Amino acid sequence: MAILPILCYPDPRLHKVAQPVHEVDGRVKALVSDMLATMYDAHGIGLAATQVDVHERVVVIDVSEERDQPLVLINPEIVWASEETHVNEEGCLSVPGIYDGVERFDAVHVRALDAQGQSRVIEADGLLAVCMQHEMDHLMGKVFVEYLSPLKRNRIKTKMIKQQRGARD
Ligand code: K1U
Ligand code: ZN
Repeated sequence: MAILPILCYPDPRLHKVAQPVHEVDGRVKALVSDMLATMYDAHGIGLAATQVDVHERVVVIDVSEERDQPLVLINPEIVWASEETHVNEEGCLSVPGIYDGVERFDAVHVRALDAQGQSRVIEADGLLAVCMQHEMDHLMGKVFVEYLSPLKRNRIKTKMIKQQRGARD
């Protein structure tokens, strides 16, 4: 198990579109295991493979208080979404320290393969539904700040670039 480096906004690799996984083999299982270790180490509730510079449709999530209910979504697809939407406060491990409101479906049904390659449909609402939509956006190369106004987004971009320069020098 390894802790993987997480790409930080505005890294252009965050905008790559992830490709479907063809087989849940040992390589994919090792990636899932590393992603779970990385998510728990970073105190996140989710992580998409895109964020660790792997451009394949793999997501891990754990929204439990006890941090003991990992969820693995391989090739996730939304098969149903509620008509109702809500603005929820979101954060992102690739945009540390920034939180803002994003409109999401209240509930979604997501079809995905699990860590054993079995197809499942997960019915989600609340934080799990929000997190699933956030992570599936990552797989499409979309970071949550792209829902914000150009003014806010540019301020965040400048702040992130300064933070990264400060951490490097
Ligand atoms: O994808 C990521 O960067 C992980 C991200 C997931 C997420 C959090 C909140 C709403 C939607 C998606 C995080 O885990 S950010 C850090 C975090 O633990 C958190 C932040 C705000 C609310 C709840 C948790
Ligand atoms: Zn994120």
